[in-house]
Amino acid sequence: MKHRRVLRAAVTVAVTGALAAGMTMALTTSANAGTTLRASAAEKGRYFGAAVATGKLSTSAYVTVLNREFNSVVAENEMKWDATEPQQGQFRYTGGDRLVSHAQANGMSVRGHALLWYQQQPGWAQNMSGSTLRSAMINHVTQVATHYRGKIHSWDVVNEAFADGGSGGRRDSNLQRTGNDWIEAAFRAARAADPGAKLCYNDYNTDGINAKSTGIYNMVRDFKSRGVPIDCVGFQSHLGTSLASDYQANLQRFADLGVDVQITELDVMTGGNQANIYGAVTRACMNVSRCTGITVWGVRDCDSWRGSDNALLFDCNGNKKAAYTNVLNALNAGPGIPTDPPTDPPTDPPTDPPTDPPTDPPTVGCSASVSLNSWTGGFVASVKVTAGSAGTSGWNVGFTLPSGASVTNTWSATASGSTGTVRFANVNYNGRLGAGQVTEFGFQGTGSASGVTPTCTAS
Ligand code: 9MR
Repeated sequence: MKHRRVLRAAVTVAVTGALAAGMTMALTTSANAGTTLRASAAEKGRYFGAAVATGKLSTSAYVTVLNREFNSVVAENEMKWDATEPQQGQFRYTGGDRLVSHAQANGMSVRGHALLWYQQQPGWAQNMSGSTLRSAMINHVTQVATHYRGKIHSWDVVNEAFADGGSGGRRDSNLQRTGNDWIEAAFRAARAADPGAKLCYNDYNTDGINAKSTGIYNMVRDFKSRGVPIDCVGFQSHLGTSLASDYQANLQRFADLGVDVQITELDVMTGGNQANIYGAVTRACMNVSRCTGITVWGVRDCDSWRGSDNALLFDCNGNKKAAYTNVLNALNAGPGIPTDPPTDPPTDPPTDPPTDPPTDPPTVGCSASVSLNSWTGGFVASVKVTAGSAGTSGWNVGFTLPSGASVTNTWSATASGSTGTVRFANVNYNGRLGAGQVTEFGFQGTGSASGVTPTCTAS
């Protein structure tokens, strides 16, 4: 305690004696500042989260620690594909909804984990391949992200798609075999379904600059350059008895690409170094201004998937461990995130709303608008389809491409033709739209598509 006070004074953060100890108000960060993980993280503009097994939300000893210490949660299993779509087209949100309610009632944000992963797929999906699987997986992303729209801080859109070892390439899986563009198709579908959620790629064994993290780095750089919607990278950080010396440098190089970074599944092998490693990981995050939060993969040691590793911050009785103290001290000592919100909001809202309504109001059929992200020799087109007042049971959007332009890749629609007049028809999950409802699809091409205008017909 004394040590902590000295440390805090030494770094002169703007925390004063006004922090009346003992006043517990879940939503006010200042009342508890410096004494719980959630308050200390919030004071630095960050979250501190835990993976939750919703079955434990009825265990009071568990909930006491969860609610006191954490202001973010992630479902350890309940939002995975096998849990949310056990039969194709039949969605089950019971566990995930329960967690979201708990979070909302206790001032916590929610990380969504995970829309697509090669593991924990329902049996029906494991048996699929090719375009059938591609369509089913994009439908899964669309449906689940739509269900949770507005409630998720960050989604792990794709989990663990890169191979271990030195290749730096993709992991083989049924998802990967649908085509190398499956990850970007998933991100585009997630953006269309929940434009407010931050969209993350999440993986493990990426705890330093190595072949795997570099493979991911190259993908993120490519996505950013082509306008594929990615906002964050999750570093799971299931750690052993040492920490890579370039752990922070690795986070920073991703942040420098223009994405947030998050520590998403932190747990550390027990032993002499555990507390030090927890402290070092927290410091690394605090030192990277785009590191927006840390999640530990469970609450108490006995809640952990790592069994006898005792890998978490609380012992099985809910007592704080040395690792906890190191994390709290690092949160309190670290710099806050520089506030940039004033720069963001003014750019989007004023430009959008006035342009849309005048153009498409009384359509009985549908209307379409396109936004192009072009570079020399290529482009990505994001197309918004808006149903008219009668709704649609299907739609078809046509473009006449300039000569030299050619469509190479399409998502969330089926293309006919690739040059000249190209038509895009809805796929099975996005054809039916209510009056005024919007869906999005996209395509990529070579050449230039500048000046193209879409025409939409509805059925
Ligand atoms: O902790 C999760 C455990 O309860 C599940 O049985 C397991 C299934 O594969 O998944 C565990 O969580 C994993 C997470 O979803 C992705 N990264 C690795 C985590 C630990 O295996």
